[in-house]
Amino acid sequence: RFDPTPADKFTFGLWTVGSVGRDPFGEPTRPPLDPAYSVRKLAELGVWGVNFHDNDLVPIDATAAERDRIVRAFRAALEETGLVVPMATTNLFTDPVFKDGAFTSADARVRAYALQKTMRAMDLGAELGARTYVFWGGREGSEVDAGMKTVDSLARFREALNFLAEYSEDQGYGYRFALEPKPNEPRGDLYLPNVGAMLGFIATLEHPERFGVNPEFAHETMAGLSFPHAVAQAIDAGKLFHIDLNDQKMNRFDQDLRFGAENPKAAFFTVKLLEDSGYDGPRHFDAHALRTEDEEGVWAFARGCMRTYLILREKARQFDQDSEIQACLQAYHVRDEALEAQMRRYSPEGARALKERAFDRAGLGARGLGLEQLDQLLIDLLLGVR
Ligand code: 3MF
Ligand code: MG
Ligand code: MG
Ligand code: MG
Repeated sequence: RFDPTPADKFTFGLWTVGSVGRDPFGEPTRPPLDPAYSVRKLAELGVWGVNFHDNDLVPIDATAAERDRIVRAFRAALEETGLVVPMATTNLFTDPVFKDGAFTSADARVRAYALQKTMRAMDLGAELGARTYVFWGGREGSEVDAGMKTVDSLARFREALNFLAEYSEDQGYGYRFALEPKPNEPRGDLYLPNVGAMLGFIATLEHPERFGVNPEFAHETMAGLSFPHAVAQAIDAGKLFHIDLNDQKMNRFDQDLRFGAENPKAAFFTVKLLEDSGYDGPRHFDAHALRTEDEEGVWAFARGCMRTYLILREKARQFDQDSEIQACLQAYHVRDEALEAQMRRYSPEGARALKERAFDRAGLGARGLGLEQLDQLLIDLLLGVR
């Protein structure tokens, strides 16, 4: 029970289970894991797929021969285990060359190098079967706005994405691109800091239909925003192309906690949205084990992310089948077919009828909505006493 299978479509990044526990104040607490080893371990746990940044797999300074050897060993592990690579991405944040941005650097040479690195990473992803390509602009931001590039940066980011979308078509890769917003860390301010900002930006691209978002639980939460609301907006816009599941305390440094570890209620609503919306993409965990853990703790972390998702998925079904909860919901959502027909689409007659209608304003304002009762039923359900 609550043991994952590939049909659940869980994925991890090589960088997630492979995190060595480094932080800005401390050295690694664990040795690195070989990518092929991670693939075999993840397969044992019932994971469906594995994702990577170009340099999670191939070191940035590898020779062509080294690249081929590494990719061959990785591919062999994939073939042996049946794990797939649904998503790939580029590391445009670790190397010092990107210290002031990649696609938004003020230096044209850095921007050009970022394009070169991304095209090569797209080649690598396509070679291993990736269909979704994620962009997290990890250094696209600033501490010092006196550099006067805030508006230019948006234009340059747009140019780069338009260029890369054409490259994908030209090569026949057919990638769907998922843009991942984050408000801060590692820059003081990152451009396009949340899901809503990113959706607005996508509408300005040459081929907006090829672009969606990759919302991350921790990223909206560190800005004090509601992750389920951000996911709902992405679903409503038809733009939920990928998702990064993890957890985070509000307004803190980037924690990347085990899914559901900190905010199980928001995790519940996230799972419910994914399951109800028909989202059929990867359930990707972009998180890592605490710095306190050894390798055993890493696999406990990975199992925990998936177990919590599956428990919450079952809770979501119980929520739908619970007659008391459903009665509360029915009472809360007041339907009125005639009124709804008048509101759905403007007509002069409908507008006139609405203007003339007498409403019981005081009565509507005085009505209790039963949300205390409903929310307590949910808490009872989540805490396991229903
Ligand atoms: C940082 C992130 C990134 C992105 C990744 C793209 C290192 O907070 O969330 O993880 O998710 O670069 O998938
Ligand atoms: Mg993150
Ligand atoms: Mg992170
Ligand atoms: Mg992420």
